[in-house]
Amino acid sequence: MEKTTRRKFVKDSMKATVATAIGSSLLTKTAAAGSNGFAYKFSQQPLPYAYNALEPTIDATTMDIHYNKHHTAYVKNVNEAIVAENLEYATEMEFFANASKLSPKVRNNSGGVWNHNFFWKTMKPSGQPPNSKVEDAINGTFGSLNKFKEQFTAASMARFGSGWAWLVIDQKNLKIGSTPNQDNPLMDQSELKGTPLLALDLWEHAYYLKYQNKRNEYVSNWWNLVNWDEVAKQMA
Ligand code: MN3
Repeated sequence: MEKTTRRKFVKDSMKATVATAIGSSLLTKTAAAGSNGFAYKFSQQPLPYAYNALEPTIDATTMDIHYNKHHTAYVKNVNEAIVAENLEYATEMEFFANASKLSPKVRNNSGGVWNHNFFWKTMKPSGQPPNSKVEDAINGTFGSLNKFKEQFTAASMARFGSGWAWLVIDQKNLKIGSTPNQDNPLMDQSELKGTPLLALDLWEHAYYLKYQNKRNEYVSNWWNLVNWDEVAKQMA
């Protein structure tokens, strides 16, 4: 081997060794993330019905894009950020309890994953009226189911831009409110706090293909899809 070539070979070999060492330490660090050695990864729950099951209220194309593009992207983005930022939270609830400390990417995308998993299961084709326990609770707080719907609709219409409307239970009290972007009532910085019972996606991607600017029509048709059995389950 000629002298300069040999020197270059040694130098390149050393570079490769260093690169390998850095690579494996990164891998070790990722695998060991979390105080309990386990870094939580968000996942997308299967859609509990076919894309066209909520027609005509929510069209199949909207469902397909919403589930496979928007929701899937939140999962990918948050899990990438968890690795990049080496986050140590072990559960979804730990993320939300520390939401004010999260980067915008982690906060927005973790909320995006959870909110949609929740939204899908609180809808069903041809929803049934609430059971007596849920109806009693709603009557007790809002006067009647219709008054509850009016207030929930008003909260949905009052949310400027993108966000979510919610029914939550907080220390046995039912409350209606909304959150901006992909925030939710489990997040520490949220003005509206409580355990979510019902959620409505107010982003234009949830209704624009069918309803365009008519958010009020989307909200008023959506009541036919509410899965009150799931609301009862969350309330228990
Ligand atoms: Mn959405």
